[in-house]
Amino acid sequence: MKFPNKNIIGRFGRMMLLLLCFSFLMAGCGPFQDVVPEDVHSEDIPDEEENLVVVGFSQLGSESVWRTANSESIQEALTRENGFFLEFSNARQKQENQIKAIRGFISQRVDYIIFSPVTESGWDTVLQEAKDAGIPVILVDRKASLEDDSLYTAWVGSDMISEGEKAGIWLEEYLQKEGREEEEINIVVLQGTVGSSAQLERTTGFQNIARKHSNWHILKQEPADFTTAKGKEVMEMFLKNYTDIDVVISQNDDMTFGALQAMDEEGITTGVDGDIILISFDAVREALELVSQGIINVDIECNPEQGEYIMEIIRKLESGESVDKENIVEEKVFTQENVDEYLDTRTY
Ligand code: GZL
Ligand code: ZN
Repeated sequence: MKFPNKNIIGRFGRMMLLLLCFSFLMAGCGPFQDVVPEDVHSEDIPDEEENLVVVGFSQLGSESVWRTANSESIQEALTRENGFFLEFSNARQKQENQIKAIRGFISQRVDYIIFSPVTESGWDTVLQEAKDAGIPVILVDRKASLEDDSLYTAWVGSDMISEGEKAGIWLEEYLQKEGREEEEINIVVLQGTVGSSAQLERTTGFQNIARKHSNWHILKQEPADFTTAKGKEVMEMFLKNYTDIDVVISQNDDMTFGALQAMDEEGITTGVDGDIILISFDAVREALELVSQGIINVDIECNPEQGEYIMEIIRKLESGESVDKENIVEEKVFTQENVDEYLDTRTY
């Protein structure tokens, strides 16, 4: 909990200030009562004695296996034993819920705010409010496009342009190996949440490679919101509209699972000996099993284990050290050739 000029107002003064805040919050009057949404519980805040670093975390949702693993990684790092008190809020993929949660954290005067922006735009105002309140903001996973980069202290996540390029480079090498580099290749793309860094950057990265091949034709790129249900729906539309699809690119495994359901229903096979080449992203365990079985040709890892990185960044900030603005997590590319050695140790 952050208090101005600790030595002046002392412990008694701090208690009075805390009491005043709680009376506002509890009485439902004063400036804060309408911004603390239902899942940000102020009465849980620890008292000063515990000397915990209080962190407000606005997670964008729980739309995918990857997202669940990302949340767990952060909750497992920012524990009381490690010196933290974590306020967790699930925005259910709605930007207004994230903005409400961040305002709730500001009114609680947390020490740090971390959040994964559901889409890149629309954050300048609320992050300016956090800056005015003197609360450092750490972005995790996805990015925010901001007028003023000083509105966040650090970002931890993946280089998703590189992820998109890895998919393109793998496809180049695969088609070469198969003697198909001159063939007309028809490609459809299941995109993630429109306007999210993952969707924007994976699309850009793949296109960086695709534009080098005039015989690669991206027939359609359609958003399917990173969910299995939408992935199935969009794949059904692709199968209805196109008779010759050579490659499906799915920007996360959850959509891949849906697309596979749709193709199975049409008796279409995928993967190593299949009708359609299937490229996926995230590399969650369930998908890696399918890579091992040769049903998904390649899975580009997007590493959700970002909790430790965030804990280190906060610890450095707490001890007055400087931190890197951009912190990229390590990631691999999984194919049938290398996946089995990683399967047993996969934590998510
Ligand atoms: C990627 C992350 C994406 C995952 C999806 O960093 O933002 O969001 O690829 C998740 O599974 O929904
Ligand atoms: Zn073809």
